[in-house]
Amino acid sequence: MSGEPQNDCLFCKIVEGHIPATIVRETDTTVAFRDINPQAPTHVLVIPRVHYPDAASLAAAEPTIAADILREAGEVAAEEKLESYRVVFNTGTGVGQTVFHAHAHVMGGRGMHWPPG
Ligand code: D5M
Repeated sequence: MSGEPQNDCLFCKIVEGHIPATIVRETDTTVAFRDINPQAPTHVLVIPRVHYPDAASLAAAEPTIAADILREAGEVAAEEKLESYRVVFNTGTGVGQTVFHAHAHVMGGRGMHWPPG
């Protein structure tokens, strides 16, 4: 579906260092940085370095990198000392996806309701 950097992609620009971000972890395949509009005391985004528009297309093309995202979500939670946390992949405008470069939201540090609104 892609994999190549996209000129008009905000998160590709963060991966390339062209837009600043508060980076908390990096691996060969992933970057984790604080969300600019946090919805919880801890709100970190974990993204692949490669560009895919959403989690499913990433997993279809690069399953090991999709697994890396999940592992890094757990590492972020451990570093932030979160006993409970939520990992969210918004997919599609109907549920609020605004950046079409796959990303996991790792959120914790407050109580949360289920089901989410
Ligand atoms: O989530 C996209 C998220 O990306 C949203 O929570 C805001 C965040 N965002 C947007 N721009 C930035 C920058 N420049 N730094 C850090 N975080 C950012 P979605 O699931 O697509 O709604």
